[in-house]
Amino acid sequence: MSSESEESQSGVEVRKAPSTLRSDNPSVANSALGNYMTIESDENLLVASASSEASSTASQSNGIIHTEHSEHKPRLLLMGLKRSGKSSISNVVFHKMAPHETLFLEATTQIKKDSMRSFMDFQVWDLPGQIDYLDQSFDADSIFGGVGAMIWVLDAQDNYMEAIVRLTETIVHLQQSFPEIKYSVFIHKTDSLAEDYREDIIRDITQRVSDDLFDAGLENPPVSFYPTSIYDYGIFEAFSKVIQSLIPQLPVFEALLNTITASCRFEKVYLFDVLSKIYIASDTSAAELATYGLCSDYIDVIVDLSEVYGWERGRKDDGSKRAKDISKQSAESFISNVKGYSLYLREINTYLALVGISKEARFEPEKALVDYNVQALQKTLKKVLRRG
Ligand SMILES: Nc1nc2c(ncn2[C@@H]2O[C@H](COP(=O)(O)OP(=O)(O)OP(=O)(O)O)[C@@H](O)[C@H]2O)c(=O)[nH]1
Ligand SMILES: [Mg+2]
Repeated sequence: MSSESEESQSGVEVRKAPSTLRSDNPSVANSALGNYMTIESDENLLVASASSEASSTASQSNGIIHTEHSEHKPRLLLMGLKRSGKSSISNVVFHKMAPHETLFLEATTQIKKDSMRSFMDFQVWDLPGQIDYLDQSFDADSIFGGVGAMIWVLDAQDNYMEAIVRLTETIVHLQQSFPEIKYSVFIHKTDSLAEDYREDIIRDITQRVSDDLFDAGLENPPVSFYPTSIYDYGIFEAFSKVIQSLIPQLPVFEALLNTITASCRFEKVYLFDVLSKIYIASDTSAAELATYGLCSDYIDVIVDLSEVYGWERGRKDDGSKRAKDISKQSAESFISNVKGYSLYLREINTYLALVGISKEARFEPEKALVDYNVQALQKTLKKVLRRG
């Protein structure tokens, strides 16, 4: 737990969080941090069977969109050269692995598929770096067909020329057959670059990739660049942006969050997937990594408290009116005087929580107004999620 969280404990007020910050869906697996997202891992042989034509039926419950056929979930590919950090990223973001433990990861030899069951079902495929996927013998359709986003992990502390060549070849090749794929380049391991020339390296890589793609005839390729490291919040920020690129309702979420930022005088508002701490939307004001970190740590504190003092919804339902009222309410919490900020959290549904950060050290006087506005927002968000 970071120092910010320790400092914050004196002013914390937690209301009803224990009972509601848990899933009432028995199919969602227990995890140390709560019950928000199921991760089903599946290691498959590299030459996967051709993508099935089976129709996918979408079902909706609790405002969460689930597709029944896993192959039809939006897919996110992690690609890049050997040892660039793909499996480390997947393990740190989706399996809560401590960054230093990635030192002991072995090279990936088969495609590793993780199914994420969250506000939207999606899959993350970790591809072994040792294989040439442009080889004609591969069934490209089974790997790249239906992919929403491809993340190319580029080790910035290594000699990155070969990685840039492979990356541009891959994009140029895939653009012809799979034009709908969105590309993100994670300029990775930035923690191990000397501060003096970190920015130069990031600029150099971005420029070289853009120039090479331009030379190959791609004038406006759908490629975004993010400096990342598993040793700071940068990897969560970058993954958040990639996931957001797959969410059709993003502009609606952003407009709603802009409204709440203005009406509640928040500095920044995030809509978090609670387990992964990926934010699926935020208001459109400029974000600072420190602000994200504070909100992310706050979620940890609340979920930890819920784990210790909480109970599952319905378990304390003795039929009394009070028990019924409590089980209907969303978890909420606010905290004052954390590094001069106030933080506010409200559960939106089983998977999502809204976290707002305000520059006012204390915002109790305005709490009632904030509650009112956020409750109205919660209703609207649920409607948007239900419509899919
Ligand atoms: N300094 C630093 N090291 C990292 C970072 N991310 C990963 N590593 C290290 O990079 C090494 C390789 O990581 P892996 O995740 O196994 O690489 P990979 O891309 O999955 O490799 P293959 O499975 O062979 O394709 C490990 O020792 C990690 O600890 C990072 O952000 N910073
Ligand atoms: Mg690996």
